[in-house]
Amino acid sequence: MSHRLFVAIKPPPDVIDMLIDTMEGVDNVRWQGEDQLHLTLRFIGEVDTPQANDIADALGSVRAGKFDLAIRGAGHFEKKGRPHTLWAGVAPSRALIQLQQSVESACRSAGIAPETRVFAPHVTLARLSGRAGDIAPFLAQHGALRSEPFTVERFFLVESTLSAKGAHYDPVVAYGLS
Ligand code: 3AM
Repeated sequence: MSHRLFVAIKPPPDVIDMLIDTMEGVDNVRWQGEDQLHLTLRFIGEVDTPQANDIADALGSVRAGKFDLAIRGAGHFEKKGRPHTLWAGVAPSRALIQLQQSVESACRSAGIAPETRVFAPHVTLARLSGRAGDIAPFLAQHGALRSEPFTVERFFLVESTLSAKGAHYDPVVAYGLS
């Protein structure tokens, strides 16, 4: 059986509420539901069950401490010259990068090919279709988006199931930070 996996942090409920409150003002976009909001540490992709178990075990050996993180700003990613993702950013954090590097090492030790893309931490707020409206007003309005710092106490191995209604994300293993 195949599993589509990624590793992520989930913001706490008050931050989720703040992010949900930003979700208006752009036409023809798919705003993310509260259960979909996360910060991806590592996209893994499709693996079979034995490899999924190896990844789950390897992530269990990640040793990292709790740390504070805060939402800061909003932005977008483009593909082929078109915006396709709207996101909320996070304040720069060494601890976040260290955790991401430990997760990357764990994935490699479980036999996953190295991630070649630069880590660009973000929480996706919306996915944009080709018919999406102008995002400039949204970015102007939320460029100064800020949350209070929140403590990251765990990260998750998440299983993603894609359907016509969008992606369903199921946290399958939680890993506590010390
Ligand atoms: O954290 P975000 O929402 O930016 O876009 C997918 C989502 O990212 C991304 O993995 C996260 C959980 O699904 N994703 C999906 N397919 C991907 C791929 N082939 C991918 N990231 C990299 N390569």
